[in-house]
Amino acid sequence: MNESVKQERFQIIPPPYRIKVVELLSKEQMDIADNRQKREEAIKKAGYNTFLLKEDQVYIDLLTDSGTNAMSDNQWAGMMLGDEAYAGSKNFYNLEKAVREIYGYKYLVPTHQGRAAEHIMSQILIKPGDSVPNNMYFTTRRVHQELAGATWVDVSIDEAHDPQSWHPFKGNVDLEKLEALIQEVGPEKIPYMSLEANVNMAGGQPFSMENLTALRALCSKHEIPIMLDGTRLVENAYFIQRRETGHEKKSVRQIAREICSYTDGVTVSGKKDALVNIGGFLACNDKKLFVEARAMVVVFEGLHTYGGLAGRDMEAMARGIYEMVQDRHVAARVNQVEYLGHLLLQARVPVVVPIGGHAVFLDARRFLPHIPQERYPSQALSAALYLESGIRGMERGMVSSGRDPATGEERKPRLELVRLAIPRRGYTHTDMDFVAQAIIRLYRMRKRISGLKMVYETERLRFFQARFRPAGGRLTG
Ligand code: PM9
Repeated sequence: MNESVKQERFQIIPPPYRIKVVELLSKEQMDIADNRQKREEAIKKAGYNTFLLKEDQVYIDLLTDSGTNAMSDNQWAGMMLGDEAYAGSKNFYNLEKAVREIYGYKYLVPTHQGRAAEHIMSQILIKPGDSVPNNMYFTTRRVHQELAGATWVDVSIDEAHDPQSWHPFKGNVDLEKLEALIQEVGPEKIPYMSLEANVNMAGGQPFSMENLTALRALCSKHEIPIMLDGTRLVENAYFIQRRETGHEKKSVRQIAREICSYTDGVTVSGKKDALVNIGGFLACNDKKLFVEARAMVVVFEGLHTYGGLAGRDMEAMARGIYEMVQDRHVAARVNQVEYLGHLLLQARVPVVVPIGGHAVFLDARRFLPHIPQERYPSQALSAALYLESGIRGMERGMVSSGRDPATGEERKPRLELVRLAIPRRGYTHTDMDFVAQAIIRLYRMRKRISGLKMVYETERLRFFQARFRPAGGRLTG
């Protein structure tokens, strides 16, 4: 099976839309594309952290696929139908219907974005001293588990940490690692299995249905609920359709629903798959969890029928949920990401394989073997990419991994990556050609890139605001 993914031939899948409105780039953005001096000043001022650049200092923005999607005419039409009543907005009921029909969970608690749902879920389910097994980690999910007093435990398969492994389902859970944890701490100390669809930090990698059903059986045996991070559910469903025997003839919509049916609840950032600029939710089948979450959302977000969202935003998300499961949409979206990956693979630029669903990840360890992990190679690479081209990516290595809350030591992940996340429906293949050319040029001059020292960090989620300076005086010599 590994070989079959490796040997797939790349073919373009055209998108199922036409462009009706475009966002014009400002004069500043066009100047940035042409003027290296300006980019040098900008990245220096931003402390070599691409999160701290202003948007008008960026030419092509691949920082994230979160909230950066282009909404459809149907979604914009829905925005005009926003019912801004404080309580009982029509749009909440439309969203509830969409979540029931597509995900299949009974109860919905809307939130302004994904991490708010993670906060509520963690505070309700976790007791101090618990352990939460995860298939790798996502920054916000892990921080909320730790803030609630749990220890995060990685139960992902080893291949997930190997950027060169062609395993088709790097998002799988290693059931032996999970069994060992259950034996060690006891099932009563495991409030839930935290399962992420299309694991972001592993490179946008799916789990298989086979692995999920085995996980369900193991968790049911020990009465451990499975709480899904369904932020990129449909991209995972699409890979199952394409790669897993027995699922080829099912629609993405059917597969997505089947995935949810093996889980007990979900937190979702609607800003990714669901094609909106803001929004999220917690959904579940357990009435007790729902009642507690509904009571808590009014403290942190807003009334339980808007959860921090305007009525119009709930409407856009409800419509986005129906659009996101359309087979042609998902296929074309992932295909655009694969197009960029394919160009880089052809040029032998080191990237995570298989190419993920939402992003191409540069492998900074192989790109910059001369920079030790203590000098933050991924951070240096993302800063250098901006400096040389005006393209913004994101560090996904030691800076993102942060510090162990128990020891205060920096975590040293095996993966040192720079993520180039592709917003849905926002860029063209010409943009991807431009990005590939810039990265290939950067790869040719890679020996001139030097490492960074961290000069400021925050206690949690430090990658957002940390600041750096070049260890050798200049970023690119
Ligand atoms: N992900 C991303 O760029 C937004 C900023 S964090 C660097 O990938 C998963 C799998 C996510 C995610 C956000 C959240 C949190 C939860 N799970 O950003 O709070 O990728 O809506 O969602 C980002 P919110």
